[in-house]
Amino acid sequence: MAEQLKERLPPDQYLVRDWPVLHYGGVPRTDLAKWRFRIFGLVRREVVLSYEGFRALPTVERTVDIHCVTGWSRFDNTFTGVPTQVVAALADPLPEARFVLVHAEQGFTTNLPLDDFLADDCLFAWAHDGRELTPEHGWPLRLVVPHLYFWKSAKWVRAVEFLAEDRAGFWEQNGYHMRGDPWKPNNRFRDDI
Ligand SMILES: Nc1nc2c(c(=O)[nH]1)N[C@H]1C(S)=C(S)[C@@H](COP(=O)(O)O)O[C@H]1N2
Ligand SMILES: [Mo]
Repeated sequence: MAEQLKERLPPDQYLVRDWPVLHYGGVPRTDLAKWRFRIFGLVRREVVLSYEGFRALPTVERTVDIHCVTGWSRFDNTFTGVPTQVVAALADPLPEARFVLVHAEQGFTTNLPLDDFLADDCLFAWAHDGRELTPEHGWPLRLVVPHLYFWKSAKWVRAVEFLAEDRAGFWEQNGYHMRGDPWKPNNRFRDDI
């Protein structure tokens, strides 16, 4: 058991059973009728989806471990939603696209390398362990990038922008790491600013 735990728990993380709520600012109120999801930037086709349109995309379930930079990790979270690969393919990113900036309600943004965004375990999710997400956890739609620190998993997402150069998002402008891999040393904070 101890060995198993060591393999699944990144260095300096501790395990939680409940699911903490963590974000900057308030929980946005969402009018689904007005909700739109936009895919733009370095793409061949800019795409705008309604909530209904988004929910009609091919759906998957992914069971993943999540790791917050404040120290907690939570195992075996089953998220339901649309793979990031499916969302990206709708817009057909240009070869120059190497990074994404994910935009959420209230101006929250987070950046990540395209390869991390398109990893097999990543999805835009609306349900957790079989139930619709609560507004506190990002309903009606959140990003889940389980292999990076959980601040990259933007709640209340509204757009994804494809970029040639990396552009720091909200926490990244405030000193958090541009990639944020919990399995790598010194991936919590940037050392370039
Ligand atoms: N829109 C938005 N998404 C966000 C944040 C935020 O402040 N705003 N905080 C991030 C951080 S720091 C973490 S740890 C996770 C927490 O998600 P949870 O509250 O569902 O556990 O959301 C991330 N997504
Ligand atoms: Mo976090």
